[in-house]
Amino acid sequence: MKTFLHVADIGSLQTALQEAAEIKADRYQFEHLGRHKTALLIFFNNSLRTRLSTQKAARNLGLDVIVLDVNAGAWKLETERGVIMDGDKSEHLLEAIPVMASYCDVIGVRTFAGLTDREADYTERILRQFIQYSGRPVFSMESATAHPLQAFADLITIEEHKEKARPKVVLTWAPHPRALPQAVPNSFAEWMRAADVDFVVTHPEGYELDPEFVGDARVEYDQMKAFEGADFIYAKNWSCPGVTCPEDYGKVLHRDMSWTVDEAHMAVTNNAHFMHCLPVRRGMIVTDDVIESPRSLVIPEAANREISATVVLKRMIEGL
Ligand code: AN0
Ligand code: CP
Repeated sequence: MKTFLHVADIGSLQTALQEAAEIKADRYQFEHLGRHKTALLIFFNNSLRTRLSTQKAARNLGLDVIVLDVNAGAWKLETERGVIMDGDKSEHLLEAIPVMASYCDVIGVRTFAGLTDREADYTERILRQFIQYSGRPVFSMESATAHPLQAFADLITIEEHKEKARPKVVLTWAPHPRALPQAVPNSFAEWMRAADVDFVVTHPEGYELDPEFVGDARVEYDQMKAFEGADFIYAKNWSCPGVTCPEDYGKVLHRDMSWTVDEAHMAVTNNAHFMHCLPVRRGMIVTDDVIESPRSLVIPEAANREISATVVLKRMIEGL
């Protein structure tokens, strides 16, 4: 595997899920694979889970790991081509990428959407430069439009906890005070469409996800109706994707607190499990009672990030 951004990059989901289960049963069984190989994890943005779980995954495979926080100790990087660099940025990404690549065998990149230029975000301008100029396999650790390691971990978690062959899975928008990327809901929608689940998306008008990810998935604007009979509730905030209202791209359109997932919402489900990728704002996205309930999967879901990252890194180093 040379890149990991879209669900198609992983191939058969059934095979990937089987591999995940095998790795989870003995996560050190491939520790010889990464000998004398190095994974470089580059963070342009904050992270707790991705930072820790991907390092752990790399070590499971015997890889050495280098973590670079671009904004804490490296030179400030210019990412636009054709600019006169007379400001605060000392180095250009086009030199930095091949230099960083010379010290490693596989690269993970976290680079959030800027949420101002839809075109730059949706062409994955920064991740694409890493793919083009590094000569290394590159995986997204949440890039502008996608968070596939999260979606893969979510799928593993649903597979482990489903109580029927084809569960109803609902992705719901929920309020948040700041503008957040669409990467998590985009990937979740893309992966759920590829999986064998009954998938429904619910959000207020204006929050329609990009068709590249959401495809022809069922959209239900009435949140309570969407929740009826659900087996899994996956909550997430996202800012305006600019599909139906391009001028509002990246904006917070409203903070309707009636969309917060509380016990009244969960009461109409089929005793659904609650999921969220974390970090989550309690009282905005979800109430304390729901996130602390025995049906909440947020901790096992985060733990499965180690498993999804181990599968992905294994596939990448096998192809070196
Ligand atoms: C990020 C987001 O919504 O994309 C990271 C989630 C994994 N969340 C925040 O910035 C709070
Ligand atoms: N879910 C997730 O990717 O969390 P972090 O932003 O903490 O890595």
